[in-house]
Amino acid sequence: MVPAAASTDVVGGCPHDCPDTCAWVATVEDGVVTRVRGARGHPVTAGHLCVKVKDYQERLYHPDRLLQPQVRTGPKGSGRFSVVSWDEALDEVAAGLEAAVDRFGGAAVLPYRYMGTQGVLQGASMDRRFFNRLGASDLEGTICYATGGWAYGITYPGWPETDIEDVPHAEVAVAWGANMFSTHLHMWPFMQAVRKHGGTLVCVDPVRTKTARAADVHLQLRPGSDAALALAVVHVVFAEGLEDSGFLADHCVGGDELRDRALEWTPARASVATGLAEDEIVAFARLWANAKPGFVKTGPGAQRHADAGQAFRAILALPAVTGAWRHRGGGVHVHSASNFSQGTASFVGDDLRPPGLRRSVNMVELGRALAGDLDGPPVAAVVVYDSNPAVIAPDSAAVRAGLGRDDLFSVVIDQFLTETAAYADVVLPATTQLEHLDVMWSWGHRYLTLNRPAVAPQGEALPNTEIFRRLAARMGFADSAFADGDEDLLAQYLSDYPDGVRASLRERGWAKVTPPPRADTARVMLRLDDGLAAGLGLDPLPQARDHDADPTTLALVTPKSHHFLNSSFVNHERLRRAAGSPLVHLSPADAAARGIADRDLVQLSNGARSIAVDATVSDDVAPGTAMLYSNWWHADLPGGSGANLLTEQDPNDLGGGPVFAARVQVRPAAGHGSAASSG
Ligand SMILES: Nc1nc2c(c(=O)[nH]1)N[C@H]1C(S)=C(S)[C@@H](COP(=O)(O)OP(=O)(O)OC[C@H]3O[C@@H](n4cnc5c(=O)[nH]c(N)nc54)[C@H](O)[C@@H]3O)O[C@H]1N2
Ligand SMILES: Nc1nc2c(c(=O)[nH]1)N[C@H]1C(S)=C(S)[C@@H](COP(=O)(O)OP(=O)(O)OC[C@H]3O[C@@H](n4cnc5c(=O)[nH]c(N)nc54)[C@H](O)[C@@H]3O)O[C@H]1N2
Ligand code: SF4
Ligand SMILES: [Mo]
Repeated sequence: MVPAAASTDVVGGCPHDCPDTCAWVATVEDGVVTRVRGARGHPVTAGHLCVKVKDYQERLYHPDRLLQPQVRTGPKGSGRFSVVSWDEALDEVAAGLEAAVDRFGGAAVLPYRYMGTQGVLQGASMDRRFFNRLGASDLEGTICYATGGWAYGITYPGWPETDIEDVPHAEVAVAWGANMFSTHLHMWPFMQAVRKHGGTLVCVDPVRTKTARAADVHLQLRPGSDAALALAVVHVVFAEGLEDSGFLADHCVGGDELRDRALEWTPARASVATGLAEDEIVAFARLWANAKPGFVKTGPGAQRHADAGQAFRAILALPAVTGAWRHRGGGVHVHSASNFSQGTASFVGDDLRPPGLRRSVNMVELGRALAGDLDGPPVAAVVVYDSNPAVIAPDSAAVRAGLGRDDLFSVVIDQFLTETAAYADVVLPATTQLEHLDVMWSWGHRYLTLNRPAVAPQGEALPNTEIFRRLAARMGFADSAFADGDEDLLAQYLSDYPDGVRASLRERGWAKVTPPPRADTARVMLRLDDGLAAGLGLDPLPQARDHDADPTTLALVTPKSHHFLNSSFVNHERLRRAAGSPLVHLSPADAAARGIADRDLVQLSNGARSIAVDATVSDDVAPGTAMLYSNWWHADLPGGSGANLLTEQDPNDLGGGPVFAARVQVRPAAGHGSAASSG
C-alpha cells in the first residue's frame, strides 16, 4: 500500500490588484503546493477563485520564474543577464544607489512601484522605510484610482461607502465604466441579486462587454462623455420633480446650483454629446430616480479620460440628488480603501527621513522624470518593484527611452523577467504569495485577509521585505526599524485594529473591519468651495463637454482583458491560450469605411506614433470607438509595441490621474486590408 502523502492546508489570499481580494487555501503535499482553491465560507469571495488565479501553484512553479539575482551583460533592453550571488548583487545595488545619492542627493533615487502585490508587508512596509531613510523621491501612486478617489473625497468629505454586501437591497444597480464580470467578479453577484426582487441591472460602457451583455440596460455612450449623461439625468430628475428635496436641503451643499447647471444639459444636448438616444437617457433617469434605492458601482475604466474628474463628480451627484443614501444598499461604491489602516507614519518610516529636499514624482510622468524634465535633480537611479512600467505606464516610447539611458542605474525586483526588467542593471528575484507572509486590505469589500506562506521560497527568491532589509544593512542603516522581521511588521500593522479583528484573522484567515467613525458622513459637496475649486483648477460645479466630431479619428479605449491582470499572467500559457491574440475591435461601419476586414493587420496612429495589430470587426463597439486591451506585453504585438505607445503622459483634470485613451487614425497596414488586397 502506498502511504498517504502528508497534506496540509495553509490559509492565504490573493495578492493581486483586484477589488475582490479572495481568501484561499493552499494544499501542500510533501512540501509541494498541489492545489490552491477559494476559501469556503468567505462572505464575499465565497470559495471561488477567478480563471487567472485558480491553480496558483502554476505561478509558483512557472518555468520562467526568476530564481537568482542577475546582472546585465548585454545592452539595456536586450534582456541578457548572468547569474550572480546575493552578496555580489547587493554590493552592486548599494554601490549604484550610493553613487547616485553622493552625486545628486537622495531625491535622485526614484522608487517605482504599484500594486503588483496589494499586501501591506510586501507592498508598503520595509520598502517604504528604506526609501524614506535614503531620502528618495516620493512616488505619487496615481496610475489607477487617483481621479475617482479625489472626486469621491471632495464630493463626500466623510467617505461614505455602500457596503457591497448590502447591494442586493437596491432596486437598480448600475455598473458605470466597470466591467464587473471580468474585473470585479465577486462583487458582481451582489449587484445581480437585485433581480431576485425585480430590480434592474444597468451598464454604462462604450463597449458591449460581458457585463453589458448580462445587464438589462446597456447605455453604450461615447468614451469620455459620462458627465453629459450624468448631468442630463440630473436635468430630468429636477424637470420631473423626482429629486429628494429633503436630502438636498439637509445634506448637500449646492443643490440649487447643480440644478441650474443641469438645466443646460437637456437630454437632446446630451444625446449629441454621448451618442445615446434621447429616450434612452430619459428612461434611465426615471429608472434611477424611482428606484428605492439606486446603487452605482464606478469602475476605474471611466477615469481614463482628460475630463474624468468632472465626469466622476457628476456621477457621484446622482445618489445625492435622489436621496439614494437614505436606503440600505443605495449610494455609490468608488472603493472601500478608507475602511482600512494604510499603515501609520512610523510604520512606513516617515520619521527616518533625513532633512532636505522632498521631491514627489507623479508615476504617470515616468517618461518625463527619466528624461530629466522635472524640477530638482535628475533621476540617476530607479528601483522598480511590484510594477512593470515599460508596459503599463503611458507613453511607452518615453518610458523605454528613459529606462534605456546608459547613465541610469536601474534595479528591478520581480518574479519574472518582465519587459521592464530587460532594461535593468541588476535584477533581483522576488517570492510569490505562496512563499511569504502578508496581510491584505481590499478596495472592493471590508475584509482583511491573512496570507501565511505555504512553502519555502523557490531557488534564491526572497520577499520584498527581506530584500530591503538586506539592502538597508548593506548601506549601513542601523535604525531599529530595519531589524523588524515579517511577523513584527504584521503585529505592528494589526495593532491599528481591534482585538476582534486579530482574533478572527487568526481563526479563519479573514476579518471584517468596521468603518472608522467619520465626521462629515452626511455632507455632500455638489458645489465645491471656491478656494478648493480654484486650487484644483476646476469649475466649482461638475461640467460636461459637447461632442467634438472628428471623423478622421476614432476614440481608442484600452481596458482590461478577462484572462490577464494588468501585465501579469500574460506569460502564462494556459491563460494566453484562453485569451487568444491581441486584437483591436472596430465597428463594422468604421472598418468598411477604411477598407478593413476581420483579421486584417491595421495600423493605429496617434500623431507620429503607430502600432500594428490585427483587427476584429464587431458591433461590440459603436462607430467612432475602437478598443484594444492594455494587458498585452509590447512583444506580443506584431510591431513590438502595445496600447501604451499611443497614450500620453499629460495627467487628466483631477488628482494627477492618467489618460489611458487616445484619438487614433486607423488604416490597413501597408500591404494589408481588403482595399489593398483587392487592388
Ligand atoms: N480580469 C481582470 N481583472 C482586473 C484587472 C485586469 O487587468 N484584468 N485589473 C484590475 C485593476 S488594476 C483595475 S483598476 C480594475 C479595473 O476595473 P474596470 O474599471 O472594470 O476595468 P476596465 O476594463 O479598465 O474598464 C471598465 C470599462 O470601462 C469602459 N470605459 C472606458 N472608457 C469609458 C468611459 O469614458 N465611460 C464609461 N462609462 N466607461 C468607459 C471600458 O470599455 C471597460 O469596459 O480591474 C481589476 N481587475
Ligand atoms: N493603457 C492602459 N494602461 C494601463 C491601464 C489601462 O487601463 N490602460 N491600467 C492601469 C492600472 S488601473 C493599473 S493598476 C496599472 C497596473 O500596473 P502594475 O501595477 O505595474 O501591474 P502589473 O503590470 O501587473 O505588474 C505588476 C508586477 O509586479 C510583480 N509582482 C507581483 N508580486 C510581487 C512581489 O511580491 N514582489 C515583487 N518585487 N514583484 C511582484 C509582477 O510579477 C508584475 O510584473 O496599469 C495601468 N496601465
Ligand atoms: S485576481 Fe481578483 S478575482 Fe482573481 S483570485 Fe485574485 S482577488 Fe480573486
Ligand atoms: Mo488599477
